[in-house]
Amino acid sequence: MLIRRRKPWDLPESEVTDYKVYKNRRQFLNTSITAGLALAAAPSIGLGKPVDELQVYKDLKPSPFSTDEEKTTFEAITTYNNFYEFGTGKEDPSLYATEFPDESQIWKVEIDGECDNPGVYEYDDLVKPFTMEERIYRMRCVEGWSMVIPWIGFPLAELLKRAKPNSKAKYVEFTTLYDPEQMPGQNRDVLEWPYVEGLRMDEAMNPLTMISVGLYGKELLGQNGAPLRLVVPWKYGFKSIKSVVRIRFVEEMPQTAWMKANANEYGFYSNVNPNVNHPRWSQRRERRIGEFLKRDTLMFNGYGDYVAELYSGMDLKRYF
Ligand SMILES: Nc1nc2c(c(=O)[nH]1)N[C@H]1C(S)=C(S)[C@@H](COP(=O)(O)O)O[C@H]1N2
Ligand SMILES: [Mo]
Repeated sequence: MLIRRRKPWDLPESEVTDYKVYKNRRQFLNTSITAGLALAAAPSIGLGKPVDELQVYKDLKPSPFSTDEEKTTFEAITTYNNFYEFGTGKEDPSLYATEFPDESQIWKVEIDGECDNPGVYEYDDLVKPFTMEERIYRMRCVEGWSMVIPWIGFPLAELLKRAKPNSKAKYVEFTTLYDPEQMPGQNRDVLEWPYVEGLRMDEAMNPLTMISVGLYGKELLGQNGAPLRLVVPWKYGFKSIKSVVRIRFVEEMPQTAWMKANANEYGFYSNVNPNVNHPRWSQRRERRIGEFLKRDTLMFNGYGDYVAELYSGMDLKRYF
């Protein structure tokens, strides 16, 4: 596929200021993080794999679902992450996922459960049939920050249809790789490993839901969930599970990693909803990374036209 190399600092002029603002803050973060990790053989603060070695996608199909809001910088998207398999600090994933995924291994995804066409797919075969789209989505983390990310990928529905789910398939469960050697965070019990997420069947089939294999025109870095991750833009970020190795059709609602960790704080649905607070903080406002002033959080993260009907008649305070 690919093939032209573009460096992250080759960014449009409009993004330069944003980057500077972020960088000042990041320098501060770096100092505190390195100080706390005296024992770890910390590589230099980097972006994971050398960016100019990343595969570049071309001939991307633009998407009508894209926002035209200003994109968050590549730098911020790839160094300010949540990926607890590599540690709970925002910079841990970019520091410790530099060799992830191990390129000597062939990445496989198992698709099974309530379907007529289960199988184990190698990454290349899984991705080959799809036309890659660029979709610029707002993403809202439950912690109160947000980004605008130019994802590359394809609709999850297209992938699921190939597996031919049967009539018992009410939910889809997703599982991240379990490999404590590659993912040192799995040696600590902050969450029950492997990380599991789930969607109701109609949420999974919604055209907004995508499998992402890249961003900013390039293949995904480890810290963003390489080689493929889910993207569900109307739900809090933790639903967008990274580095998926298993997709299973199930009859019962899956028990997700965050529900197991704290069912009072993290519900199955986790739709972005400014009217339902997290038990320990308000969800009314958010800080867009790179901006100073907070902005109002939108119902369904602004995607209500596409997804509100999925929840008609449901009490969203109860099914949070
Ligand atoms: N496997 C796995 N997936 C995960 C997480 C994680 O810790 N492990 N963190 C989630 C959270 S809380 C957020 S906000 C998003 C962040 O995605 P990004 O770092 O690519 O922006 O990933 C989600 N997916
Ligand atoms: Mo998050």
